[in-house]
Amino acid sequence: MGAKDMRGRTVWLVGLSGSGKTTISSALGEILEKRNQRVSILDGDVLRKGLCSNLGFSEAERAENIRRIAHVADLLADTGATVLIATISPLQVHRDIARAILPDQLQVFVKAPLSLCEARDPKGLYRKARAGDLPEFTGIGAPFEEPIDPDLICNTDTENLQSCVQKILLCLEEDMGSSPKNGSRSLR
Ligand code: ADX
Repeated sequence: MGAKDMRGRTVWLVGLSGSGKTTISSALGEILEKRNQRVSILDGDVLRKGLCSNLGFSEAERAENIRRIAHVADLLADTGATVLIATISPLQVHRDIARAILPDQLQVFVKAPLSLCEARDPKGLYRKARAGDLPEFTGIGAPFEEPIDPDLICNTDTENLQSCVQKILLCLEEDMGSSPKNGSRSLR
């Protein structure tokens, strides 16, 4: 088996803050690890404390955030790990950057209405944004464009966690056997 065959898959979870990206990536990661796969999770909240700590939330800084994360994901995938990326990636231009660096990614739109994400408000950030303390908060003071061509949609308002995770697993399994670089695109 050549080095290329060992490349791990990349799963890019796109969605509003509070849509469920982190929850889905942790649950998915646990299952994959139980199946003896090596898993790396690249979560926006975590990376913004280190690798991307000098970046804010302008359109250009988010683009740079995505670019860095995609390159790290690419290196990790080359080691054979399955890489789960959870970042808002709010604009199509951001997803295009990620897709250009990782053409083999499975892009999952973690979809929930803004009103529900705001009601969940796990970190209290929507409340702060509404109070005017977070001026560029996605969905309030900054835009979120729905992905135009996701490989998969997880509707976290109507589907439970288990069903979302199973859907992604099924996609990854169906994709096995096809070329790693073009795998997920063949599902479209
Ligand atoms: S992205 O837009 O560049 O993809 P990323 O996923 O890395 O964003 O980081 C989003 C996280 O940063 C949110 O989950 C939230 O905890 C925090 N955050 C702080 N300020 C903002 C903001 N203005 N907009 C969005 N998220 C913010």
